[in-house]
Amino acid sequence: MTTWSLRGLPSQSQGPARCLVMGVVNVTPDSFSDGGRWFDSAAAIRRGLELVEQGADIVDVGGESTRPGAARVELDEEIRRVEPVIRALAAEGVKVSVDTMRAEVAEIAVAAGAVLVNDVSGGLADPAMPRMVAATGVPYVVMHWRGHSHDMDNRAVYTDVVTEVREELAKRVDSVLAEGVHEDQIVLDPGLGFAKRAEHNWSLLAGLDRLAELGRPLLVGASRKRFLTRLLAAPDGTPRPFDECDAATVAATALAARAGAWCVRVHEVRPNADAVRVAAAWQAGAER
Ligand code: PMM
Repeated sequence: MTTWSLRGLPSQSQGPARCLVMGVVNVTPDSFSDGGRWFDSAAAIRRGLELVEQGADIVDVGGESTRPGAARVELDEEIRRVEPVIRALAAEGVKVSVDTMRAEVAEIAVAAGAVLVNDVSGGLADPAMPRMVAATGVPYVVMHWRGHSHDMDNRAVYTDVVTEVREELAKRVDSVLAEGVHEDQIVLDPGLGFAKRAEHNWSLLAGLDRLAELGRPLLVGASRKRFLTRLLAAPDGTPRPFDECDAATVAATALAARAGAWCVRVHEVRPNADAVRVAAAWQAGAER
């Protein structure tokens, strides 16, 4: 198993090498998976600390919902949502990432103590983002993305999804490198659910080894996504509510970790933290 050590983040090789766990705090009124619950700053801070207690290595703080069909939030509002939460968590020693597509938000977040920029657009939504990330030197999640949430489902057209996502990610890597981002900063993410139908997500999960050939650590965000709610649909086709999909998320985590993912992004940390430990012990068993 390849282990990675990224600036400011826990190393995978301390103890038995394991996949890291990123816990999600959506400071939004309308997120798909946990909308509204942590919208208030104090509640979001408490939730972040709770996720760390439950075993999160990183806490991902976002102020803009990327739920399918979502409209964009104003810049000032996004800053108002995330900055106090990031500042408070970082002051407590939490490794915080900021989930944003905007360079200005990322810059303020890093100044407030964020140690990772998680950009679901991989630098496509805001052309100023890669240069800003390059200047800070923090690790940078470049996710596969084809357009904003309002019409991303129309862009879910692939002939060979793994090959196409891999090629599009490779192009993003070239482009952010050209903007001055250092190779060692880059983390790649297949962007499950973003311009992907269920079958695309499953092919990408099964094809993680081919994405790993790009030579960078992989982040996987399967938690509570629509493809899980549909997999677990009732006999009449009604999707399972997203917050009843955590056991399926844990199964996906174990398999992604076993396939070599660097980190999983999840809403319920404790069972996923257990799953990555199972995967690590399994891997260690294979290597003995
Ligand atoms: N998914 C969501 C938000 N941010 N970031 C990364 N890197 N990867 C993802 O898959 C991802 C993300 C949407 O999830 P949520 O709104 O349910 O938290």
